Amino acid sequence: MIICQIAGFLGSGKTTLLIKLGTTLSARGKRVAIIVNEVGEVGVDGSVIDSSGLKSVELAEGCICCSLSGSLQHTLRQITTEYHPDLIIIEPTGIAFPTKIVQLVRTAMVGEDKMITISLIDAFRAVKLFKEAELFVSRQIAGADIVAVNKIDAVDENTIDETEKIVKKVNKDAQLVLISAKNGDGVEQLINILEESA
Ligand SMILES: Nc1nc2c(ncn2[C@@H]2O[C@H](COP(=O)(O)OP(=O)(O)OP(=O)(O)O)[C@@H](O)[C@H]2O)c(=O)[nH]1
Ligand SMILES: [Mg+2]
Repeated sequence: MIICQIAGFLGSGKTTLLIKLGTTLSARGKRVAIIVNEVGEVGVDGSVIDSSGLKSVELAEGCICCSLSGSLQHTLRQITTEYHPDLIIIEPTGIAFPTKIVQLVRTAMVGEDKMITISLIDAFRAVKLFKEAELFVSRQIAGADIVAVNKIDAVDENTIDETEKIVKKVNKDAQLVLISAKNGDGVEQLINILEESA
């Protein structure tokens, strides 16, 4: 089983990407489950994911990297025993710390399970955001196995180059992939990298 978190700033496209990944892999016969975390009470992402037909559990009113860490581990174990997924995709909130979630998942994992962190970067805002909040953006990129630069359909080549430079400066070991979660560009490549990392 692969457990994959899609980390990324608010609005970077996490839900759009997980639905794309989830529905593509389900159509190929994989069992996919989703855990989505929302700090607020209104489960917008949860209902969007439900309408895509994917099996999902929503954890709300707290952050899975701190107050809801026990719920995350409990949910992982429960989904695993009841649903037997090939892949569990976790969408943390945009302000969670990816490395903390890795630690929590690792302690809940058994046997041959594999944890993979995708850090999703919004190409539309990355250069500006990096100038304003370098430490925060760096933390999100630093712990990633795969960095996916998203929304390449909405920016020019220069912006993509600048964004790639930022990613390589912070994390030169991660696999880098350029995607559009919206129109599907690069998603097949991302799936290949994900499957090869497992
Ligand atoms: N142009 C473009 N827009 C995208 C892409 N991916 C996502 N979006 C848009 O970006 C906005 C945010 O997408 P979400 O998938 O909700 O992002 P999120 O990271 O889950 O957002 P939060 O859960 O609120 O942090 C939506 O309006 C999406 O349609 C993309 O590849 N290209
Ligand atoms: Mg979301």
